[in-house]
Amino acid sequence: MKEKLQKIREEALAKIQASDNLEKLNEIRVAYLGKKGELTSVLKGMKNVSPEERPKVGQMVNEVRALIENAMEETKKALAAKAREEQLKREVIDVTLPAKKNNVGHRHPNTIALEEVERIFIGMGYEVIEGPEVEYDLYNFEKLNIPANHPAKDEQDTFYINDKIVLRTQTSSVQVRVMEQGKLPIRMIAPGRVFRSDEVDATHSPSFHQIEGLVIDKNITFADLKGTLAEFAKELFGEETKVKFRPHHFPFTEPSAEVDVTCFKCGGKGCRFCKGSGWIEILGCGMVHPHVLEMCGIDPNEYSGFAFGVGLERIALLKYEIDDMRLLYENDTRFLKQF
Ligand code: 2NM
Repeated sequence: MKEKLQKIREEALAKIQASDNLEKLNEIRVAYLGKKGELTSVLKGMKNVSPEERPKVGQMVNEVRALIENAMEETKKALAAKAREEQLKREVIDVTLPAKKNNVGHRHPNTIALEEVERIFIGMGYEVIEGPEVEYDLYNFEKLNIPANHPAKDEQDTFYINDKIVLRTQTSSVQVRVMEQGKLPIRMIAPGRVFRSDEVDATHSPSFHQIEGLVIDKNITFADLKGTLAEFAKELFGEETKVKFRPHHFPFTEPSAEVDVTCFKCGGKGCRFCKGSGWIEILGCGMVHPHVLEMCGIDPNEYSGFAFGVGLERIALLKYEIDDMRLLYENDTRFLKQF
């Protein structure tokens, strides 16, 4: 009995010392101290020991058990300490390494230009109002004085959802909706995406953005239109900027004009940027046609108004001296991060 216990003790302790992880340690616990373990089987064999020997053997078994348990506990602690040390070594942070660069994005040049235009008009008391990109033919054409078979419709020939619904070709459709609501006076701009069946080139895209403005009140005249757009041009392109109104035709305004600004590069002398003319075309405008007012439920004898439309991309290209509109849509960050 004694020899057996001695042997168990030595074997167990040697195994405990040799174990290098917690699973092995647990296996040893089961093998020696478990229900079917070696030490337990010695206890079970106590009935064969003479009564006077029993207390002695019992004591020895307890001593061996305590020894094994102690050794296990210590090895466990040592293993845990070693694991922690290894973990600390693995997770060491080298504070001398260069920091990871944070790539912070920024607004798209279109958005920068849009917010600039919005800021200017909000400063003059305008509201910014948006509307649907998928629009009734009625709002996109009919109520803007462009009836079926009108040649202007040809020019804007567009994407039809069905014979009554189109992708809007202009954001004036939003203004028709606002006029119809009948709350007067109106001072608004309608920015947003528009669609036309244009071929892609340096200055055209089948999908681009417009900002259209509308003012309706009593006694609004062409002088208000001129003053407003002159102020807008100064704020956008610089205090020295002058505007020129050239007669034009739009179905929804009468009279209508196109507006040029003095070239902000050469100040009007003529340069490569303005192709030698000294002027750059930036928008179209006019006095809202009385028939449009009527169709939108406004009495043209009581109210009058002006409207204008600018291409957002056109402003962005000019302002940031970009020579190809396609660059605005390619999302190449090497290009975009310049603005
Ligand atoms: C332009 C040029 C001229 C315009 C007209 C209207 C409305 F709804 F009042 F009739 N909104 N925008 C307009 C007028 C747009 O874009 C070149």
